[in-house]
Formats: sequence, structure tokens, C-alpha cells
Amino acid sequence: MPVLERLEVPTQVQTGFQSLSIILPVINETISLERTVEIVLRDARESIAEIIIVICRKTTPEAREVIDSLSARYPKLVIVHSQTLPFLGGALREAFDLARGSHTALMASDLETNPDELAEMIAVSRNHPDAIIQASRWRKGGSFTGYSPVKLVLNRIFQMFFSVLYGARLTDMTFGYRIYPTRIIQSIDWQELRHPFLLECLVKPMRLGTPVVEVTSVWTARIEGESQNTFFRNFVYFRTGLKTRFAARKSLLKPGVVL
Ligand SMILES: Nc1nc2c(ncn2[C@@H]2O[C@H](COP(=O)(O)OP(=O)(O)OP(=O)(O)O)[C@@H](O)[C@H]2O)c(=O)[nH]1
Ligand SMILES: [Mg+2]
Repeated sequence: MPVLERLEVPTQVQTGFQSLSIILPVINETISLERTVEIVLRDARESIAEIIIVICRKTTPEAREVIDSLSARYPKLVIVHSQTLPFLGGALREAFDLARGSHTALMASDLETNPDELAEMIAVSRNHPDAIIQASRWRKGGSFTGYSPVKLVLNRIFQMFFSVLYGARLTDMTFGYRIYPTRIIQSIDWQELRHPFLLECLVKPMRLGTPVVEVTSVWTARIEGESQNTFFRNFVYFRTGLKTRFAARKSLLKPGVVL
């Protein structure tokens, strides 16, 4: 059973799950992107309103070819967005504002966010529509295959640090595999542009009272292309986590937004 975490009393009105927008940022994925799209449509077609593929200058010609063929195959579902802001955070921030489903799934297109698990995450989201559904590699039954041992130890330390810092009994706060109520992500004033955005976009909604429900996830390293993250950039997550923990709540929202 997933654990329901309530950091503060939620202020959002429950609106229910109606449909899902899926965000897929792409740089160098081909087979992995195609498999991701095919699996989520095989398992959850009736819940999916749109698949927002985000590309940038660095997106390879091979990846663009796959994106073109997916758009041709699913013209009503696939939306391709060319990002203006830089890096992964920039890609996700722009996609957040485009999402039209009641809920939005954050995924990667390198198969590290296991698409076989999405249908179960949607089922949990339907039961907890006002919560963030967070995939966790550290919950019982979860795992990492092909993760570097040094990164694994660091990852565990990060998770323990952030869960204590936020007083949350969560086991995986940095994994960018989640379903959000769209309203919350469109209300927040985001700051990060690079990979630490993956932490910012969990802890800011938490500070605003959004509950988080964890589900178990099996992580496997990508089989093609390479990560856009660098080892030392992982330490920037500490700055992001600390800054958000002590920020005034009102400063987390876009100007004029009241939750
Ligand atoms: N459009 C776009 N996609 C990106 C960008 N950076 C990364 N991505 C994609 O986002 C997904 C996640 O990025 P990765 O670089 O694999 O990062 P990660 O797996 O979260 O991080 P590590 O575990 O630290 O390697 C992948 O599918 C990337 O292709 C970007 O600047 N723009
Ligand atoms: Mg990756």
C-alpha cells in the first residue's frame, strides 16, 4: 500500500482525475522513446489526453526522425514543443504550462522511468487526485540496475537528508517520475533550469501542502544515448533543497496566484 505523506494541511480543492498529459523531454533517444510511447498507449490509452514531446537544439536528427514518425502515427495525441528556456528544467517548465490534462506525468524518454509502471501510477492518482504520485526506487520491491555504486551511495544519503529536512517519510525525492495535479505545477514560480529542477518540482508543491504518495519503481540504466547530467551537478541539489525549505511560502507561487 502506498504511504500518504501530509507535510502540511492541503489547501487545494479536490477536482478528481480526468485525463493525463505526459511530458517526454528528448535529446538522443530513439528506440527508448518509441518503446515508452507504445507502452504507455498500450496500457493507458483511455487516460491519456496528450503526449508533449519537448525538443531543443541538441535533440539529434535520429531522435527527430522518431518524433516525426510518432507524430504521424498519433496526430491527435503527440504534441512537439521546441523549448526556448535551456536545459532539462527549462524543457519541463515550458511543458508544464502547455499541459491541458487534469493531471501531468513527468517522465524521461530513456526508459529509466519504467513505462510499464505508469498504468499503476494512474490508478493510484485516480484514488488520490489531489496528491503527487512519486515513483520510488528505494521502496521495498524497487531497485537500480546499472547504477554506479558511488552514485548509489550518494543517492541514498541525499534521500535521507531531504526526507529529514522536509520532515517527510519519503524514500525517493529526486527521481523525476511522477504524476501531478496540473493545477499545482502551473501555479508555482520555478527557478531551476538544470537537473536540480527534478527536486525543486517536488519540494515546492510539498511546501504548499500537496500530499505525496509513493509507489515502488524498478530503475534500469538507459540502453542508448547518454545522460545530460554531470556528477558534480548532483551536489547542487543540496542548495535547491535548502533554499526551498526555508523560503517564504508566498514566494513559491507565481505573482497573483492564490491557492
Ligand atoms: N528537451 C530536453 N530534454 C532533455 C534535456 N536534458 C535532458 N533531457 C531528457 O530528459 C530525460 C532525462 O535526462 P537525463 O540526462 O537522462 O537525466 P537523468 O537520468 O534524470 O539523470 P542522471 O541519473 O543524473 O543521469 C532524458 O530523456 C533526456 O534526453 C534538455 O535540455 N532538453
Ligand atoms: Mg536518464
